[in-house]
Amino acid sequence: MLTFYELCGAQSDVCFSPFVWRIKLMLAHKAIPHQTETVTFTDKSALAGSGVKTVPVIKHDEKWVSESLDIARYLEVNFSGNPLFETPLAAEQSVIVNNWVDRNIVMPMFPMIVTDIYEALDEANQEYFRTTREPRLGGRKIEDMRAGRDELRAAFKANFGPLESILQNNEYLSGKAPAFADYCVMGSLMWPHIISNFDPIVESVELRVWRDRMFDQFDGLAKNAPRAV
Ligand SMILES: N[C@@H](CCC(=O)N[C@@H](CS)C(=O)NCC(=O)O)C(=O)O
Repeated sequence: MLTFYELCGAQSDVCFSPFVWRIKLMLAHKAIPHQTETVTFTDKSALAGSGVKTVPVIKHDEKWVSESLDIARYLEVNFSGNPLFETPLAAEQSVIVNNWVDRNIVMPMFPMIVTDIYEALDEANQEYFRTTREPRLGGRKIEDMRAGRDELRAAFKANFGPLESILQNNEYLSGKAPAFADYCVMGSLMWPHIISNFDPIVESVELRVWRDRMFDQFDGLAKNAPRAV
């Protein structure tokens, strides 16, 4: 049995973590049966046996695995079905894609949607979120972040080049069908989609067309996911 732990806000069906979404899509890609448990920022008691405090986490039989990249590799080795990586070497090299996406897609989106994340949390989680996240905003208050996000979005566009150039010649980042790189980016874009009405990639036609394809995967798993807005 595999248990998948995800993060929710004030509404228990609203799952907004970019890293959790990567794994949610990969579990669907490999058609791995699983049950889901949710944690919140302030109540991670379900993860007690794992030794970690960030999600995604999976428990497969008695084994705990954390860190989205490690989970992706674990799923590939331990479950047959649709591959996430073309070769074992590609699985090793996926750290490059993973780090690129974390730095160039996830991190720049944070200030654009941080106010929306805050608003989707209950009071206790808001307090935790403010204490842990405001230091990452260079001393600015969460409530003040919406004001500058149009300029941040305009600058963010410059990061899309490597993705757009692939999508000009391919339907998916992994070629003819989605695989690890697609889920890594799409999981990240589910973060603003679930939590906000602000679309950080609105200006990229290539990314929007690709995102629509990804929304439709697995009978609309991403498209039909409950949103906070
Ligand atoms: N590098 C980790 C990042 C995971 C991560 O930062 N998860 C966040 C949610 S988006 C979390 O669980 N935060 C818990 C907390 O801040 O207390 C991965 O790829 O799994």
